[in-house]
Amino acid sequence: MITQYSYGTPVETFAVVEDVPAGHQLTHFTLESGPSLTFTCPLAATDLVYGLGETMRGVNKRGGRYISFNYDDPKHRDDMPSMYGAHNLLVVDGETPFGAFFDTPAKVVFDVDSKGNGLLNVSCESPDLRLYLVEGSSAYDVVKQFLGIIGRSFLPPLWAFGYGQSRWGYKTEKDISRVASKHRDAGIPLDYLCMDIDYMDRYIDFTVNRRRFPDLAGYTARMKEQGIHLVPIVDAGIKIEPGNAVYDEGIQNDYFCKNREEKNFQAEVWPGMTHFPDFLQEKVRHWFGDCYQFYTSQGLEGFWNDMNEPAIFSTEYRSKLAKPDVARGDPDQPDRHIADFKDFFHRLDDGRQMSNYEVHNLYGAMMTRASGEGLNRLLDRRYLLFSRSSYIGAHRYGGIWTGDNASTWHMLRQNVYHMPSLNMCGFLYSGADTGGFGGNTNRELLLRWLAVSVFTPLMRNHTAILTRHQECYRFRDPEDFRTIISLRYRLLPYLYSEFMKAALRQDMFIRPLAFDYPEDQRVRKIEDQLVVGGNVMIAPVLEKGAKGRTVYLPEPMTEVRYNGEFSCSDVEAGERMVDVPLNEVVFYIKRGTLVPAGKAVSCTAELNLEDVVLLGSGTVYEQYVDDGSTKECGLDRCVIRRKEG
Ligand code: MIG
Repeated sequence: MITQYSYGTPVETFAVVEDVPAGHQLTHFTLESGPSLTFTCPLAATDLVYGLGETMRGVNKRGGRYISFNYDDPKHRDDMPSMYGAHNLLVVDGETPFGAFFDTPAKVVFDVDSKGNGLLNVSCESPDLRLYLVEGSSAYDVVKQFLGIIGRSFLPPLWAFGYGQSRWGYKTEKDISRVASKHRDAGIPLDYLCMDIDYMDRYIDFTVNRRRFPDLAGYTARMKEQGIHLVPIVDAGIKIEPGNAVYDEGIQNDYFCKNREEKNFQAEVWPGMTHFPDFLQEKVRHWFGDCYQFYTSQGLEGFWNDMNEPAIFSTEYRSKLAKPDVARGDPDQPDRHIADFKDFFHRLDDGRQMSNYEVHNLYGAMMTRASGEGLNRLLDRRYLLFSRSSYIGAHRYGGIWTGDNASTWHMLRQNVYHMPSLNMCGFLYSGADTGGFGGNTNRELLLRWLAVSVFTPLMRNHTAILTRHQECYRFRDPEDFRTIISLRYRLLPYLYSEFMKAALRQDMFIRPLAFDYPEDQRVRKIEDQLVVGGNVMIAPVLEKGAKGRTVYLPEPMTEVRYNGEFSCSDVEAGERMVDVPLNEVVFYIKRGTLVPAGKAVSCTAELNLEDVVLLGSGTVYEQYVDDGSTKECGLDRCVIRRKEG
């Protein structure tokens, strides 16, 4: 059961797409209203609190303080309050499970019993918001109801489930081709290569540096023949450059955000001084989406949207080096940036003018919506899109990656924690920079990280400029990397099928163990094992130097070891020590279920989803199958596979 409570004049966020009846008397929370609205709810000692998508710390958010205020900060420490996305859903798992979605694009502070006094405290800076309360029979039931009102997940094409390689620093066609052929030579599967900002002419969106890519359309076609897609980056700001068609159109039609003097606001980002498109306006989104024709007309079908919190280097008011000019009294974000966001304005379609600060968390989401809707108009098949910044609702148009993590074991663990939390908030197609973005990775960390990424929908190795090269073929015994990545491709008949079924049913794809085994008290504390799709449990090795790990099985399962071949054995419920050499992956299939596995291939273009063996102890599997790109997706595409004898 879901009810909504409306306060003030809420800004349209487009997060909820179904009608939800209004409640009369607020339940679960007490409300204190002043300049901001503060909702308080007592927690029982044993309550767990799930949700909050892209935030730090574990899957159970209890004991922390989190702030929804989208922000570009690579210091992903446990106490960092804000990341790139705002996912304002909490799910309290206790005696009477319930969920609360605070639908507001302004700053929200979630204090999830950080002081240990048993209080959940949510402080919404704007008095204009909608609160949705969800009551259900379990935490999982609450989440499913919530997913039911926010609309269906973005459906990426099959190739987006392949392995992608990326690095900030690939500059030319030659750089990209070299990475492609090195993968092919080493027998390491590959489906796409990302093009970071250096492909552009002076970092200007919707341009290509013709010296580096003399014939992008031809090049895109040649790469596609090898089964490799190119995925260019697109940044939020439009360079101020009269004569550039996109800039000129933006000026002529008044598509940019305004400053205090009603002129177009100026902020410095990669291309130099830019204007920010006012993505909160429908007509601006339509225009910006159409701009992607520049790419689609050259054969490109996949994109990543960056810098859309928005990230700002400096503004017309504040230089990079300037000290904060006034003490703004906000300890949670660097003052200078808060001031920047207060300095520019959106003109909402409801007629209101609001500062970016007031509607901040919608900016990246509306860029994603603009791009997704544009690509949907431009292409007759499914596109790949993932964004850095997001808000719930953007999951209908694209996926997200979790931004600038680092090559550390802690970040690998955080990747595992993020997956179920993001799924609760609708972001099924997501993943982290495999191997780590900042800092230097190493062979062991990258192999263990790949073994996790095998199970995340977005599986992309990405790293920052000036860090150690992190393509798999750069390391000793590249065949070990081939083995792990091959497992991804062999499991695609299962992973793709389970992803599509979850998306079409508006369900989660990756869940905490406790969602599948609610009666088992032990799993409530386990955050480093996850359920992937309906039938698989993973228990990845997340520790440096570990030869294996302890795994808890809530029921008897089939243990599958992959070292180039699958070997299966039935194992009992309870705790067991498992050896996991660096070049192997161990995972589990639930009792009485099956997992279809295909042949090893070098890209999804070679994959036959129908040519499978069935692993596990079950008898039937319902497999979703399509051509990997049709827009006509439906559960009627499922076929039944039966295991003989
Ligand atoms: O200021 O485009 O998160 O993935 O490689 C850095 C360069 C801008 C941030 C993204 C990262 C990307 C980088 N970008």
